[in-house]
Amino acid sequence: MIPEDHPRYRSLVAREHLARCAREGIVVPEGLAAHGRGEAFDYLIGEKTSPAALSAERIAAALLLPASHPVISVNGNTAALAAGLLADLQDASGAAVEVNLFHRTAGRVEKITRLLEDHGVRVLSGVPERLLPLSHDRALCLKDGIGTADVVLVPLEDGDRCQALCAMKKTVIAIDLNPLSRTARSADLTIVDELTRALPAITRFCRELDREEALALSARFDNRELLREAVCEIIRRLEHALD
Ligand code: PTJ
Repeated sequence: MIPEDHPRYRSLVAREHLARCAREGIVVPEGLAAHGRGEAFDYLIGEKTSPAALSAERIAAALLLPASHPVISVNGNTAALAAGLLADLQDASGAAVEVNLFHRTAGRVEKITRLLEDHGVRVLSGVPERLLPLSHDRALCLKDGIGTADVVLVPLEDGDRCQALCAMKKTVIAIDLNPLSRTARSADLTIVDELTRALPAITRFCRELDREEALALSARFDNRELLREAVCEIIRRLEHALD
């Protein structure tokens, strides 16, 4: 039982929820370690959306809206933390949702699909094929989903697959609290923000932006600059951490 007045209440509730999802086989034990790394970076960025992250969230909406076949790739952590938020984003962006796992088993795909569907997400189904040039199971995806997507949103991604998707000339939008990760550095656009803050912001911008604004925004952005701002924000906070 976590007391609501605990100063780390939100974080403790998220941990408890992820631990429960791990016991149910939705999240893998490695996913708990990945969450811990995310939490550490979130601490460093002040557990709030920075101006650079907000800009990236607006640009993400601008990339998703005019895309001809946008796909949101969902893993165990993402489904556990944000199933309802994904339903809202799917609604606002028109993107397809595909379950794509690093630690893939048919049982996990089924459980994650069920969780998403229970929250109103329409999940692509079909027989996955090895369409990405990778030796692990993240190569497996659906031809009608990630296989033919022009824009792919990859929350909490692993670096290899991000690079493979970029090499296939897809526009890759990553959500990753670590601005130094391979994923963050190789994606076309990186949102350095916590998943459950980033998704509602992208959804809001999908509802606000018109086509003209979206096209203008998506035509000129500099991911290096956005990452640099994220790192500078961490440095600034560290410099004043003990003031
Ligand atoms: O469910 P599976 O089998 O597909 O496995 C999923 C995990 C997360 C285990 C797998 O994709 C993995 O190992 O990911 P990585 O390589 O550890 O990368 C996860 C990245 O997401 C790290 O850079 C973390 O900092 C970041 N991260 C973790 N939690 C969050 C986050 N970023 C945003 N919001 C979070 N809540």
